[in-house]
Amino acid sequence: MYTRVWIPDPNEVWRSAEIIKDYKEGDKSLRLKLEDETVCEYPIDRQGSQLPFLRNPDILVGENDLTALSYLHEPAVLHNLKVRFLESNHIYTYCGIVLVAINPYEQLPIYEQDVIYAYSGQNMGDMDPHIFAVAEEAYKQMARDEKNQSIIVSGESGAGKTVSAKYAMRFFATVGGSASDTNIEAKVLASSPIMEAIGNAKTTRNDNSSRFGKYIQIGFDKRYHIIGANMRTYLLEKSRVVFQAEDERNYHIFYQLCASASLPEFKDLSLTCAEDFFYTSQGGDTSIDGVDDADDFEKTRHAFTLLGVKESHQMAIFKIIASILHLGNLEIQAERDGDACSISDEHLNNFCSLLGVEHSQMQHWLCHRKFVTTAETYVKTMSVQQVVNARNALAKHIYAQLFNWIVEHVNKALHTTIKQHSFIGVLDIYGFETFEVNSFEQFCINYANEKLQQQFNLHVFKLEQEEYMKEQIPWTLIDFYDNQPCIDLIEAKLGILDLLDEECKVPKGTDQNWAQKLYDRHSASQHFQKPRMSNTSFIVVHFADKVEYQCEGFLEKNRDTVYEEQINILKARNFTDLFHDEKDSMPAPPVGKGTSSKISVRSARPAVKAANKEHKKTVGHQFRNSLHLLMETLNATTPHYVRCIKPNDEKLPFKFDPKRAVQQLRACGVLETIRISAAGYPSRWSYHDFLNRYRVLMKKRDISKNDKKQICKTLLENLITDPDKFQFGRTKIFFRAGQVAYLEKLRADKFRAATIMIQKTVRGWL
Ligand code: AD9
Ligand code: MG
Repeated sequence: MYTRVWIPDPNEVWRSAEIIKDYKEGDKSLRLKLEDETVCEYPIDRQGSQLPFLRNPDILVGENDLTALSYLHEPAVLHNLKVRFLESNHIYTYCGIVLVAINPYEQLPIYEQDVIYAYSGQNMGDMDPHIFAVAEEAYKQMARDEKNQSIIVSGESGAGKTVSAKYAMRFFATVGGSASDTNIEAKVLASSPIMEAIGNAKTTRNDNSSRFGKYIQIGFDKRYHIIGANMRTYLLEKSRVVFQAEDERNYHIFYQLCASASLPEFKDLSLTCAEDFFYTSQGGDTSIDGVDDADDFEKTRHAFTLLGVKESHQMAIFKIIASILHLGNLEIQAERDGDACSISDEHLNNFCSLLGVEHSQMQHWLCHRKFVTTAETYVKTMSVQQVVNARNALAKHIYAQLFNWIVEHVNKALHTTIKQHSFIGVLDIYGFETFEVNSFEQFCINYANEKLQQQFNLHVFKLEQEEYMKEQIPWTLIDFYDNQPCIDLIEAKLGILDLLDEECKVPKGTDQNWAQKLYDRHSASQHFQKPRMSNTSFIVVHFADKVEYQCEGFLEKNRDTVYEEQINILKARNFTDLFHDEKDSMPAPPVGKGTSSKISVRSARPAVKAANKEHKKTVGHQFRNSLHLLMETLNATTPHYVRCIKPNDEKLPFKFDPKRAVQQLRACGVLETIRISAAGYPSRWSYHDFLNRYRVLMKKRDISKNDKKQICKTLLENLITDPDKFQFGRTKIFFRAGQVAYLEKLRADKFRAATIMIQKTVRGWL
């Protein structure tokens, strides 16, 4: 039998081959036979250090846990996932403590209620890998260890995070259904359609892409029944409210409302179809295949009602949504001198009447800006472009406040006064992403993933160490990739975010100056690069990939400027609780007219909210704080990881593109886990299982002994001469990479010899 190996391939990433001539030291190449029978010479260097990866024995292929593989490396992992996915339609596979989930893009009959009951109460190892098995494990460990749990779902856009998170929540709602008739589990589930309506949108990658991160903690009482829930959200993509790229849409709720505009109760909103509004039509196509926005709107309203949001509050929400659409349609005209502008049309009327704000004031402050110096305060007209920018900033601000207000309301509805005994948190956050052009949003998203990756690495590393100690085998320090230097580059003192905040404080700060400061300060860093051809971008070497970020717009997005006068008009009227500073708890009591804060007098600069209030934190600063809080929470729980993989870009059912899969396996840290585990003793067998499988290799007189451990020891010491290749733990034997493959070969040889003997004997009889 020839040795089977994996060699790199430009299309398949890895392809199988057989070495048909034994390798001798000093050989410059290997003679290989490929699967199509062609023979080729495969170049290697003199030391043989580039010898190809070895293939696993066939019995191991299709294993439902990748760590059972004898050779643990990228081609083995990829091949195994592919075989399971394509040949048996298995979308779930374990990789040690990680559940890998490949998006099937097809409705599978594996999520019914009876499947939930089948997984409930079972041991993880006894059942096929499944999101329900992970959920059950978390539920069980919460009860067994009396410890809070987290399910951390990650993966790139469209990989299936939100779907997985929802199935996990459905599992808990079913097995932890409340004993009373509060219907709390139905309320917890009802939060999903609401959050998707206001926080999800069609993008080129996913028709239902979440544009915010979410950590939802489901609370249980001491008998492990659901009593309530609480949700934290992370960095909503606000720019989408005013701009959508080609083929993309704004948030679903806008289209849902437009599709229902003809309902009598919405007459006052003065809405027509989504094509008529600038903020909903920039992507070109306002519909999504297979989605009926009017139907979905009914579901959104039903969910609001289920959560106890009163009709009047729902109407207030829809009025605000409609007002944003009218704001986007304002006719802004340049006046004769080219600088000033005027706004006067029905959309402004609609905007003002929907929000109940003073028309003349709004019109004035949409076109003018107040400037303050130490000596005086004066008002200037804005250019058309400035008006448009300020208008967009206002629309984004209103939407973001509405989003937060709804989150608060949902949380209030899910809040309970019953004492919480423990919780399970489900994290559904945006995955690592890199586009043609990467901006502040990608930077924040990738920073979040860098933090999550570190949490994951440390956890895997710690678990390995604990397992070795539990089994009482010597722990050899394994060097693993710690991404702390990259995190420092981003968040430490004088790091990228710090310098950005500083530049935002400088009166004449620019994106360009900030870039220069980054180059001056960080060029020597291992994780930072200045692109050779650009002075307006920088590269961060993330754990998953190198990403080039364009500096343009960072300052603006980090400052998140809104014009104080415009906000004050809104504050002074209805919906007052929407326009409070983030630090205020919401909803706040109504604020009467005229309570708008005084503009402080400092250097001459526009009276903008971000710049003139010391306590207003930048977006980057807030995001860093919320991530720290998230990490603290996650570190205080037992984590369970789900890594979602998008198998192709065409959204085709059961199509597996190996290039895309490998890219994601690298990015989500699955391969790094494997490296940590392969650096130690990747394969583990209990004494019992080992005896059962390799009984055939033992001598009769050894098997008859009682002490199972001793039998295994005698056998292994006979078969494997190098004592470093295995360790005897308390309940398990630990093997270095390749040893199980070797034992398998011995076992196969033995069977072959036995078969030949039997055949000979039978022939003799005949
Ligand atoms: V994003 O980062 O929010 O853009 P997600 O959340 O990772 O992304 P999502 O869960 O929305 O992706 O899944 C995308 C689509 O894939 C879904 O709308 C389904 O059509 C499809 N999908 C995902 N998981 C499954 C599944 N387990 N079974 C069937 C699935 N279809
Ligand atoms: Mg999602």
